[in-house]
Amino acid sequence: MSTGTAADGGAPARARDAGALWRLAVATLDGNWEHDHTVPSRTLYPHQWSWDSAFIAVGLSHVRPDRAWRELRTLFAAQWADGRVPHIVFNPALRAGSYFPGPAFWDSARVAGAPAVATSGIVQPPVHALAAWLVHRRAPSERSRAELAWLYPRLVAWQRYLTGRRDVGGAGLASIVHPWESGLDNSPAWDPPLAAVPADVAVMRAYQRHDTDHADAAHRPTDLDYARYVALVDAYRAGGYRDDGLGGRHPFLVECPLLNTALGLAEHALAAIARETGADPGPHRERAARITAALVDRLYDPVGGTFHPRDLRTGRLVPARTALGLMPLALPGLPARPVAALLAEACSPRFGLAARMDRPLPSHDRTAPDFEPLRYWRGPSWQNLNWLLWRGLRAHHRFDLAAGLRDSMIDLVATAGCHEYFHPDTGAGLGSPAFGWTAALLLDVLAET
Ligand code: 2M8
Repeated sequence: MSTGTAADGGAPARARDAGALWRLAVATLDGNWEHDHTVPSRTLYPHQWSWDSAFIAVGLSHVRPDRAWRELRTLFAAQWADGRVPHIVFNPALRAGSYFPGPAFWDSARVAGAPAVATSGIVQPPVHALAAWLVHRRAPSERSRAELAWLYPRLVAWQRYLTGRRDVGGAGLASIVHPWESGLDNSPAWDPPLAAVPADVAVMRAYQRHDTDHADAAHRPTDLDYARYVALVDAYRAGGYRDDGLGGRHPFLVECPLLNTALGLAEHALAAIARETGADPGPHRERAARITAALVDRLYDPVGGTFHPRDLRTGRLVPARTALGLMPLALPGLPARPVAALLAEACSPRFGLAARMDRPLPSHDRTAPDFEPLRYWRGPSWQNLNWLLWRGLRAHHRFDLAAGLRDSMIDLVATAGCHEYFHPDTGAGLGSPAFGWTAALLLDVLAET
């Protein structure tokens, strides 16, 4: 049996040899390690990404715990004074032009409160407290307690940023100001709010995209998507990345079910971290309960039986049924009705979750007319969404479905290697062939039976 190598993404190795898969995942993470952090991909994403690093730390905890802590430390060393954790921390050693949009475009150096290292000015879902807790739990030690103690106030400041300055809707949920902040860049969930952002595709003539040098353009967001992404950063940067008065001036403001699920999960994890480090867990538990209640109140549609983003510009829920809507299942305190509805949604032909899955879980409703099996977050299967849902199924005692999803996650890598994303019908590997979180989260599911 060929297990492939990290460099070729471990190309087809159908057999389910757990040892070989484990070695492939470790080799992939080792290959992407870059002195103090792990790059998501050597070609497409050569810097440090925020939520990638959290998922990667979870995987590293199984094999390289020192690196797991280093990963989180490096990211939080780049935290802004207002508590935000930037979605990209740029590696100063890389040549300009290795990624678009790079440091010159974000221009963080000009902003008071930004760190010395160049970063972006937007954020990604706050999955870091959960990651820190899981890294510690894997092998508790004096070292891991010291790391938790170092991270705790920083994680609290990160939560405060999101629940304070970013609570544009005033209902206890954080808003995103850019689709990139959701992590699901071109999800159909963002089509209606994004369509309202004025942009001219011709602006892209002034820039050079690099993603399409490394990935098939037909899989990536379009130039018009990028024109809007650029317009949104322009608007946010022009205001010095300040969040006061966003409601009156920013053209894209949405409450995202995934980001807010992560926000609630973070409070649960912070309660555990507080207990471990001698702080008071009570306020974290209360905040977790409040965030969960606000999610149900603001983003749950009891008629359709799933969660949707709320567009603050229109006040309405975005109708698309994407995998974003399934993510609140990860919250242990989600009430019984939405839990039952999300299980039904996940097991419907839209997503095909089953104790024995015949196809991978898609990122978008596969029965929808705008489902695109090849294009990035508009259909393909992604291991980080699978992993969050897998955790949710276990939290709600659906071990049968959790086992089916875990099998599907392992099959994807056994068939195609550590790809960035996978064809939702065939499981073929798509995007970057040696992708960090795919490798990391595979280690985590392999370790748990
Ligand atoms: C993708 O996003 C970046 C922008 O942040 C890009 O397309 O260039 C997304 O998949 C995002 O979720 C991920 O964190 C990032 C790096 O893997 O790539």
